[in-house]
Amino acid sequence: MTHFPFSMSDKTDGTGSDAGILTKTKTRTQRPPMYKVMLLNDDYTPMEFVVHVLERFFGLTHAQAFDIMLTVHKKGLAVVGVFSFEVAETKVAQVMDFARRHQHPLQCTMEKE
Ligand code: TYC
Repeated sequence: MTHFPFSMSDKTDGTGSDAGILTKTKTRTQRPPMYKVMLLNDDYTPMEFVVHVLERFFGLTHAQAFDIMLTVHKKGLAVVGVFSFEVAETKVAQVMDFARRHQHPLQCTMEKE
């Protein structure tokens, strides 16, 4: 009397017959955690530089990039995209490196969604 999705885990009750112990294993599909990549405002990085960064590393149109730059400027920060851990890590590193090479204090961070 054993029916799917149950399986018998123990058929050794000493009598050689079915002990009737049922176990059920749940299989849950895990979605990978996603990470928000954020840009932080500062008083020195030129607006055009931030717009360029958003176009270059996040594939945004000029209008989208300008909107997000203004949101960061006005609110202090904004989410610029949501990515897998590895992609988010790469974007943050690319932005931080590009800003450093141009001697701008622009900060880019990531946070688990
Ligand atoms: N606040 C900067 C300025 O007035 C512009 C700026 C926007 C800087 C967004 C950083 O992430 C940033 N020049």
